[in-house]
Amino acid sequence: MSERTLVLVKPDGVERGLVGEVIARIERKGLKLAALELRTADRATAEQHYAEHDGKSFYNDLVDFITGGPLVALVVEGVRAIPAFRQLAGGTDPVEKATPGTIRGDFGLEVQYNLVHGSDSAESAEREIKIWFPNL
Ligand code: DAT
Ligand code: MG
Repeated sequence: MSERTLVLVKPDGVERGLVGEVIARIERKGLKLAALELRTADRATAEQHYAEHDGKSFYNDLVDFITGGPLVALVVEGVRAIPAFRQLAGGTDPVEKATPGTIRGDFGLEVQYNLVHGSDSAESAEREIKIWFPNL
């Protein structure tokens, strides 16, 4: 059954010119783009998006980082799109957890600058798509 997930190419990915690389991997996997927008997130959007991390040591840096430059927000659709994109992204820490062959494993070095976001569950996907694409 087809499902949707919210993907971000974070500001580090845009700055490094990796938007096309990320989209190519999504498309090669067989997933489809349902929405795509380049934008700079305001603080309220970033805080909503990362609400689950409010209070953690890295939260303020994370919100500063994600609002610090343009990002690309996408809705990606397909069979098992949520775990499929998490598989493409690789683990949160680009060196300790993400394996080569994944986006983070191939292009990332630091946890904060791990290039992409992907929803981690059906509930997260629904919540996050509403934040970034309220009209979808
Ligand atoms: P993921 O993005 O793999 O879902 P997460 O939801 O646990 O990971 O964390 C959200 C983001 O916060 C993550 O992509 C990068 C940042 N982050 C997580 N843990 C961190 C840490 N220990 N230090 C700095 N940044 C961290
Ligand atoms: Mg997460």
